[in-house]
Amino acid sequence: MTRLRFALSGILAAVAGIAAGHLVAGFLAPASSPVLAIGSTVIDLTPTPVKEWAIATFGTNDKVILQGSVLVVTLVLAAVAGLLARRRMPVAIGFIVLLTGLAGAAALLRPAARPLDALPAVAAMAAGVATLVWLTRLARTASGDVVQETSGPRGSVMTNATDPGRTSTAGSTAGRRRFLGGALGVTALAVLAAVGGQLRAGAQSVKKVVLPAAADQATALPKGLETTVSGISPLRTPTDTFYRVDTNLVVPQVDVDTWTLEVDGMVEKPFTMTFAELAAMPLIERDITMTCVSNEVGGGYIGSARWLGVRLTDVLDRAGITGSPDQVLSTAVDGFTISTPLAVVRDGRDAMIAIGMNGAQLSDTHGFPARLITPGLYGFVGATKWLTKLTLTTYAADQSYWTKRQWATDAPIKTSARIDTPAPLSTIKAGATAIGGVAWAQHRGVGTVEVKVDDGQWQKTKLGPDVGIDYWRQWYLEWDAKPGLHRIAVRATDRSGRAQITERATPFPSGSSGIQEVVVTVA
Ligand SMILES: Nc1nc2c(c(=O)[nH]1)N[C@H]1C(S)=C(S)[C@@H](COP(=O)(O)O)O[C@H]1N2
Ligand SMILES: [Mo]
Repeated sequence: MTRLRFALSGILAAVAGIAAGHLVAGFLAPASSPVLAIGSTVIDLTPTPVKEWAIATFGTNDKVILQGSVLVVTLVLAAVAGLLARRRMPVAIGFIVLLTGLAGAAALLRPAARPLDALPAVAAMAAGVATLVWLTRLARTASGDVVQETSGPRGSVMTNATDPGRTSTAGSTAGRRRFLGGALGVTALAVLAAVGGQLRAGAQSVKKVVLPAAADQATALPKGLETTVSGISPLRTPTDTFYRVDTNLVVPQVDVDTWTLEVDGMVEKPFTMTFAELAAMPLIERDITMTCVSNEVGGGYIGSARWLGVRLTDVLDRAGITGSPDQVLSTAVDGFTISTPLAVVRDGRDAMIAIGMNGAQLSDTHGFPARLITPGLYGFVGATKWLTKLTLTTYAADQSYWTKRQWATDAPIKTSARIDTPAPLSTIKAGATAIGGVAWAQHRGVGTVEVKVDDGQWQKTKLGPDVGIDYWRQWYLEWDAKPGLHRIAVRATDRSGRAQITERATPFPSGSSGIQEVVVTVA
């Protein structure tokens, strides 16, 4: 019981510190909240194989699990600090200072950090130390410890006022009650501070902007197969269900009025433009399917949308390229970087700086106010969100975030197909049904999609509307399902006649490959 009280003092000191830090961060910079700052640093320091394992195992829950782990480790360390505090307060304080110091260093070492980003950690340190000292004192009283405190120049020894003369046996009921009251008070204040910080951070939502119409508009999207084949992915992915992948624990909230796009590096005339200047350039509108390199065979890290933006080459030409750069190094507002091969950007495809998605401005999660979209390349080499700088440079001179982590530099999206219906391991009714899904071969175009049931022949499926070579294609096959267990496989071939790679490959370093096969029960 006694030990528990001291451990609890340590834990509550950490909780108070984290909450105070979160509150201050809510006002200054949400990403510098202690647990988030440490979490982001852990993400950056995690070796590629471990990161791949986490994404494969936890999927989109990986961020929650990471933050939970940082929190649990912190609380365990804090409990140890609490136990130490009983007899060695200076050591325990040193421990808390060290932990919060790490959080401060993590916040300051973020690529785009400002000195102010250390303040949440300072607040955490102050609240943590104060809480530890205070609760430990209450815990000592509650436990009946003789309190030795150095007070005054000669360091006089004081005994416990509520229980004079006793060394270690049970403390008073009043003391225990006071400890409990203190612990509850700290908990209540911490909850208030954490909730306050959270509300304040969430209140900074992105501003509404007016998007001009495109000079070069896309044709109306045809009617997709989703109206006739139930369970198939819609031809256009709604923004709210579009996959999200990035390294950010906190979504950057960019102030569009002060945002700028800078173009520098190997150019004749480096320049900086505002959002209004960017939006005033000729706009194109394109239907493009994006895919994440971390998408496993049959996975959901893929989405198709209508993008509105400025041709990337128009912006680069304004600066005028000099020398022989081979990459466009793009930087996000938080310092995150992506490399895109310049040759790909300049080969005539519709690489663009997008400011609109599905008829609206970009949402904060998808990169407001501007992002890159490079048709045919996986997102990690061509889809920088919260874009703020384009640097013309060489791969020899500069490496981006993922390049430093040994991922491929040129990463065209691999041809693949996914079965949406019937769902894997589902049970369906015998009789006439449809097998359906989507297939993609961005910038080459889908040629054919074939399905194989059990050990039968590969059968050609019917394809949905053609929205161009940069867009996915819906497909379906009518199937007379007979009772029993069945295996369904799918494969796509691009328009040049190249079939998708059948050998299994992991997402690292240039995207997964292999044939998706699902097992269903027909009853
Ligand atoms: N700033 C920034 N941009 C980024 C990333 C990131 O981590 N930070 N991730 C990239 C990756 S890996 C992909 S797949 C796409 C995903 O874009 P979405 O979240 O809009 O679907 O964004 C890319 N752009
Ligand atoms: Mo990605």
